[in-house]
Amino acid sequence: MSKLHDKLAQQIPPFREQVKKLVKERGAQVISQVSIEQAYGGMRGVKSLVCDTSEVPPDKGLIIRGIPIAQLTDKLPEDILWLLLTGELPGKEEVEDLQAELRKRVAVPEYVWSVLRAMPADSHPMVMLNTAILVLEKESVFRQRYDAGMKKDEYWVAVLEDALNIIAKLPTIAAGIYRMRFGKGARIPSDPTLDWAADYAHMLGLPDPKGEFAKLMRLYMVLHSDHESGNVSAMTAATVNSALSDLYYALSAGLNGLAGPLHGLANQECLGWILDTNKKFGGRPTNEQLKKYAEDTLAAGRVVPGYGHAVLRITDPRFDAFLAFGKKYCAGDPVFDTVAAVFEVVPDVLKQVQKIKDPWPNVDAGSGGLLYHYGMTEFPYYTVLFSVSRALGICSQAVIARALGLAITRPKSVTTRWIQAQAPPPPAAAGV
Ligand code: AMX
Repeated sequence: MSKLHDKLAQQIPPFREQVKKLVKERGAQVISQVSIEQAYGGMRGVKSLVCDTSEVPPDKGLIIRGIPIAQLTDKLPEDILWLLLTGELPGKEEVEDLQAELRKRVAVPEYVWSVLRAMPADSHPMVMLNTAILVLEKESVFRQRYDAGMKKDEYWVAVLEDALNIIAKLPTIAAGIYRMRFGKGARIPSDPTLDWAADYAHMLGLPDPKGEFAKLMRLYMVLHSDHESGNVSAMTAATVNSALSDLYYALSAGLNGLAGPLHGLANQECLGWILDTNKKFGGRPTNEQLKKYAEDTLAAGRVVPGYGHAVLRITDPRFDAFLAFGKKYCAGDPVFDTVAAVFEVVPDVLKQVQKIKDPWPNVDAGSGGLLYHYGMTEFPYYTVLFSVSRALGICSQAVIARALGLAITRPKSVTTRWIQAQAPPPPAAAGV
């Protein structure tokens, strides 16, 4: 058994007891209320989910297990996976043990490539990724053990097995999709001497003489790894997994949500928007030109991609981390310089629009320009990178959910007629 398994096997029973006691003693305590506006408005702000891997306070941004993301930017994704699952950063031996576990599981069955090859050549890379994950479902340890009558207490062990198998294989699958979909030539075999993100960079096959792209991949995989559980992809995956559909079903379902333009696809749209400005103005635009371009985008009824957030009310610290990386390694690149200039201009433009609650950049505003700089110019692929990273968080959340034995998700819906029939609050309380 791996050190990660052993650590979790120590932690889970007392944690389970704590939660059981909490629910028994204080189960009826109210932690949130729901307004009509929230019922029609994507449940924004309703506290009705529990997620222990990370939290996103609107004024601070991502905090993983108590550590702000800005303090984790020099870590490996493997460190983050350990942290997400156990609440602690791993020691050297622990992370090496986890890396060895992942390496053991890296091989992707040939049938996955056959299915991908059979897909239309112009399939979106996200469709290819989600198809590959779903096709692999026949490997699910959870499903095999469930069918054999596994005890409830052991669910998390089988989910951990599935999680490690999926996470180990994702870079190979995702890199294979990149090379296949964009005509980059034969797949590049995994290099067992490399860490998880550097191996992914290696298998993508972009020239990387100074090792900077591998550094960017490590940072990228750390920054996108988790964002609590109320976002579309995490919540979808958790809902599917709550039916005890295994992690292959659940992750694929969640990542289908990540493929939406208001969620993970924004990084693709964001770079498109930046490149359009460069094209229109023949290189990096002036700040005045950018301001006008942003105003025209709004006037056309479109969003400025990469700006705004459902939860955050500050510049996303993950954007800050990408900006710092770009200033160190990519200064002078017209695309990156435009990304930096947009940050100087766009928040003030968005602040003029009353309905926009967050005028600041989110994680997607920065990443595309950096990928473009290193030669990854196929921006329909960008959400795949996001997915490989986000799998760390989604899989960790699933292990914990099954360890706690969380119930199948089943909130109550009501009809518009039912809402209309509710008595309005007395005048003094109205609007509170
Ligand atoms: N440009 C133009 N309009 C924007 C905007 C932006 N960047 N951000 C918000 N708005 C608009 C919304 O479309 C909404 O308009 P509507 O009432 O006419 O529908 C209004 O402002 C209020 O929205 P909000 O409460 O501030 O945000 P939200 O929680 O409804 O939506 C988000 C959040 C991210 C979908 C939205 O800010 C947006 O569309 N941003 C651009 C796309 C983007 O960057 N998405 C990536 C998010 C991060 C991620 O998941 N990867």
